[in-house]
Amino acid sequence: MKKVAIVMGSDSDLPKLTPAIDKLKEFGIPCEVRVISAHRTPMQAIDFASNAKKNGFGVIIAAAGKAAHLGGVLAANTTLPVIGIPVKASVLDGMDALLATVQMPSGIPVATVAIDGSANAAILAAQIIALSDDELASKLDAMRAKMTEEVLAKDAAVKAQFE
Ligand code: RP5
Repeated sequence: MKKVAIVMGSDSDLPKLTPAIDKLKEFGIPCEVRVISAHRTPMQAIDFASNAKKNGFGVIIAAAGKAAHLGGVLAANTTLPVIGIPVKASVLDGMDALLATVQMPSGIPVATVAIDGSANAAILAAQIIALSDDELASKLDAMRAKMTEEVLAKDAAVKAQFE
């Protein structure tokens, strides 16, 4: 199975990425977790992205806050799908990172999830890997079915309160 990379701009982003790391583990997807900065270690960012495909990665998740150029820089150096997580890390509450991550120029996409939306980044990565992995696709189907059951149970409970 292809690996997923979780790359963050700073170790201060790590607490926000626990949901993504946990989800990938839950799905049994091998992942590598790295700190690489578009600004502080730009050469390492280029090197990582340029070699990611040949190093066995299928998807890169890039998490960064403030002027969040990490997703864009990684995407500029690979044709692997890059999923951006804008991290809330400043007085601007993550809007700075959201706009920096999502507003990519035509030609270099970064599939951007919500501010601090790391669980969805992992699920989207799993969906991409599952295109060529039927067992993983079944796990995703099972997750959706469980989610449906949980919401149906909540619906029944709330409905009952007001009968
Ligand atoms: C970004 O700047 C990082 O992704 C982080 O969210 C933010 C602050 O980094 P530190 O100053 O905490 O290292 O590049």
